[in-house]
Amino acid sequence: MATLFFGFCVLSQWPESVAGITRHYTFNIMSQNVTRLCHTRSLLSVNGQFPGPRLVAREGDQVLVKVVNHVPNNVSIHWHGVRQLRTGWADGPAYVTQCPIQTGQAYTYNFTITGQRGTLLWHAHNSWLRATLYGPIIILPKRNDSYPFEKPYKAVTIMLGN
Ligand SMILES: [Cu+2]
Repeated sequence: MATLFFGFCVLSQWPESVAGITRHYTFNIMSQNVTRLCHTRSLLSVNGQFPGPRLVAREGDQVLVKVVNHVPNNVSIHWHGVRQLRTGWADGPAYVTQCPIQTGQAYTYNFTITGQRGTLLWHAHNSWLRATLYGPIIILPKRNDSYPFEKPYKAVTIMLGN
């Protein structure tokens, strides 16, 4: 099964000035029945949501994501596009920077978003689990800071996959 992701990425570099807060998330990897186009099938999801939950943080924030694996597959989550500065073990590719999270196990990803703002995505990183395990990462500018373009009238997140 092929999967396409279309991500609108806006990246910029600005000096750090204010330390952020810590944001906590729990991602339960589970099996879920989903109905699309009159067909119901079982797929893997995060917290029963498909597409997966939005991860929202502000530039400078520390992000802690506890991933708990409730399915038979090995799994890891890649924070796609997030720079891992001195936190390479939190990047997510299984067998590259970490062992996959095994059934019944948990792992807490711990990283700080530095010098980035805009929209990225997270996705599973073992076998084809990324076909259904994915969601957006929204990185807001620091308070009283702005995106490097005029403030849009409205922001809508669009995730495409199949
Ligand atoms: Cu990736």
